Amino acid sequence: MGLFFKLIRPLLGFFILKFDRMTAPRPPFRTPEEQRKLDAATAHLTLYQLEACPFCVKVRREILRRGLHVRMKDIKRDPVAAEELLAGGKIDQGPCLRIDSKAGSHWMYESSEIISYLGKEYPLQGTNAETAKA
Ligand SMILES: N[C@@H](CCC(=O)N[C@@H](CS)C(=O)NCC(=O)O)C(=O)O
Repeated sequence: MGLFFKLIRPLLGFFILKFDRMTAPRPPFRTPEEQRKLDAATAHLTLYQLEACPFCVKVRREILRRGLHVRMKDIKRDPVAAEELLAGGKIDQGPCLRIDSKAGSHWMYESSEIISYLGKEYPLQGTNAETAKA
């Protein structure tokens, strides 16, 4: 059973990434000035993730849908990033959103929690994505 999942995992990953690329959400239109302001407002965020992990794909799509430029670190390909995550967040699991502040770093695990945090902090109201939905 373990061997079965070991063999099937790369294949699943391949299809997840293919589907993700084919159906990638479009970021909302923003002027360069609006985007600059937003980039400054997200500069304290870092997403620790794995390329073909479905939970990470879900979070990356939400980031793309909101047009956020969040720093990404791949914990499978980048051993330094994996060490940072383990040292700071204490759990070797992606996705994890690191939220830096003067008080320190908060390590947010759980894709659904990350998605609802992004929705609350960076709403789409006023962007063309929101008007297109109406
Ligand atoms: N409930 C978590 C599940 C996250 C999860 O299971 N992530 C897997 C990858 S899909 C992981 O990081 N496993 C550890 C590893 O592969 O090293 C979420 O929704 O974020």
